[in-house]
Amino acid sequence: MRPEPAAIPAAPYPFALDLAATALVIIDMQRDFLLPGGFGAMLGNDVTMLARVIEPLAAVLAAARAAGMMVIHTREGHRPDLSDCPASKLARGHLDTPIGAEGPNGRVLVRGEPGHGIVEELAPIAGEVVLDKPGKGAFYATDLELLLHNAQISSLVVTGVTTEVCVHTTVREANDRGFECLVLSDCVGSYFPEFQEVGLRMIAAQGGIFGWVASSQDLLAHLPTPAAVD
Ligand code: C5J
Repeated sequence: MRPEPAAIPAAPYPFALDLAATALVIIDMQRDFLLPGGFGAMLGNDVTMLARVIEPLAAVLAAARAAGMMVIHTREGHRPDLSDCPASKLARGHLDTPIGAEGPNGRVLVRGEPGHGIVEELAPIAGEVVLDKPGKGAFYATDLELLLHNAQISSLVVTGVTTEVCVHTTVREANDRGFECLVLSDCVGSYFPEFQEVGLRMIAAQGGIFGWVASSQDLLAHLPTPAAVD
């Protein structure tokens, strides 16, 4: 028999976690955003701001794997010929090392380059979905909705970077498609502390206009620990 959903303490009110119908979505934990020399750094950001996300997110990933949850990793980036990169995105920012140019981690935001890869602490394993997306939202120009539908997933635990850009865009897209989103406050990160704070408040405001916000500890308390499963 399917277990009753667990009530995860969250804002604006407890989130009903049905593990069999929930996927862990890890947005863009790529070297290009987290390490020096990548796209995030080219935009003038202090990339060390995002590093704090890795440890709690690694714990959630381990617990999700132990619980048998569907895991989806996304990567923002483009084909080597940049044919899927809008001219507006290429031009934006007047960067010295724009998307597609050679940087210290290979060509910036290009699929297959070292910078495009996911940081090793969160590396996908066999059986997990790795979803390449050309835009900010994980639903735009991808088959994510189809994958979730086929796996009978109705709720998403959303993590990754950056809070106000790709995480927010994906949560908004998911919300409009009828998915329930629980965003883990310590497993999403921004280069801007004020955007982190307001971005999270925006999700849970107005009765959960886009979804719920909880800490990773609140979720982990309701997942089997990896050690207990072994
Ligand atoms: C950005 C992202 N910030 N993954 N991408 O350009 O949030």
